[in-house]
Amino acid sequence: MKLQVVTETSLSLKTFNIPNENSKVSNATSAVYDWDSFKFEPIRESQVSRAMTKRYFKDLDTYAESDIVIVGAGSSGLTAAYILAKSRPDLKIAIIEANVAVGGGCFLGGQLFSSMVLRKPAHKFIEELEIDYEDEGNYIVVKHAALFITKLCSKVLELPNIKLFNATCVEDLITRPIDNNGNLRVAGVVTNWTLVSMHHDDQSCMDPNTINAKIIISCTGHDGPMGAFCVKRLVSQGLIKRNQMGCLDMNKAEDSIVKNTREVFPGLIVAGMELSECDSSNRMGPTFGAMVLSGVKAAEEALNIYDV
Ligand code: AHZ
Repeated sequence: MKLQVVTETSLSLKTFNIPNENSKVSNATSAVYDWDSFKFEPIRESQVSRAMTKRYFKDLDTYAESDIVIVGAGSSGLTAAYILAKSRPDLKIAIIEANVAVGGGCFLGGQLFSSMVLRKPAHKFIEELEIDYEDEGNYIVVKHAALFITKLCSKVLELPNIKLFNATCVEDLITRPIDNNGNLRVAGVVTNWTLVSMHHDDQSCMDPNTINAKIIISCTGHDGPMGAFCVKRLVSQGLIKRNQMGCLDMNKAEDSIVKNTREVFPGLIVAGMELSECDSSNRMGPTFGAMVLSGVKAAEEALNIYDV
C-alpha cells in the first residue's frame, strides 16, 4: 500500500512505503529522508519565541472568561473535559493542571504496576476512546495505564474548544454573593505558575492571575501535598464541611464516588477522589472505573447547571 505525502515547505511529493499485512519489516520512513543531503529548513530564534508566546497570550486572553474551568487533569478531570468539549463545541473549557505532565495518578495502575483495571460498565468509555482491553468478565484490563491516559489526553487536546494550562495551579477560588444574606457562589479560579506558588514563603508577594467561569469542576484528587484543593479551600472558610476519606473498600467506594458526583457548593462541582474528602467516601485503590464515570457524570451535571 502506498501513501502520498506533501511536505509543507517544498510541496514536493514523497512516498511512504506502508508495509502490507504480509511484509515483516517496516520501511515506512526510508523513502522519505535522504540522509546524505539532509538539512532542516532555516529558522530565526525569535520566530520560535513568537510562535509560542503569541499563541499562549492569545489563549490567556480568550480563556480569561471561560464557560467551564476544570481543575486537575487526572483521569476524572480529563474524562469530564472530553465529554463536555465533545458534546458542546460552543463552550470554552479551560483545564488547569498543576503539574507539567497530565494524568495525575493514572500513569500506573497501582503500586507502580503497569496495567489498569476498570470495573464494568466503565468499559463503554474505553470503547468510546477506541482503546483495546482484555475482558475479564466483571472488569476489564488495559495493558498500560499510560496508554489510557495519553490517548484520552490526545483526544481532549484535539478538541478546538479546550485549552490546557499545565504547570499552572489553582491557588484560590473567586466567590460572589448570590443574595443579601451572605450566601456565596464560586465564580472562577485564581491561578499562578506552580513554581511561583511553591515559593510564596520565600519570595515577596507574587500576585496571581484569574479566570472567570460559570462553573468550576474540581478534580484534584484526594488529600496530599496538592490534592483536594477546592474542597479544602471551602472548608477553610467554613463554607462546606470536611469529612476525611474512608479506608479502602473497592465495592463501596466506586459506587459512592459516582453517585455523589455533584455540585457541592453553588458553582463548584467536585468529581473523582476529591469527593471522598467532603463525603468521607471510602478509598478504592487501583480501580479506575469510578474516576471515568465520575468525570462523565460531572460533565452532565455541569451541562444541567449551564443550561438553566
Ligand atoms: O496535579 C494534580 C493531578 O494531576 C492536579 N491538581 C491538584 N491540585 C491542583 C491545583 N491546581 C491544579 N490546586 C491540581 N491542579 O489534579 C490532578 C488530580 O489527579 P488524580 O489522578 O490524583 O485524581 P483523580 O481523582 O482524577 O484520580 C484519582 C485516582 C485514584 S487515587 C486512588 C487511591 O488512592 O486509592 N485510587 C484512584 C483510582
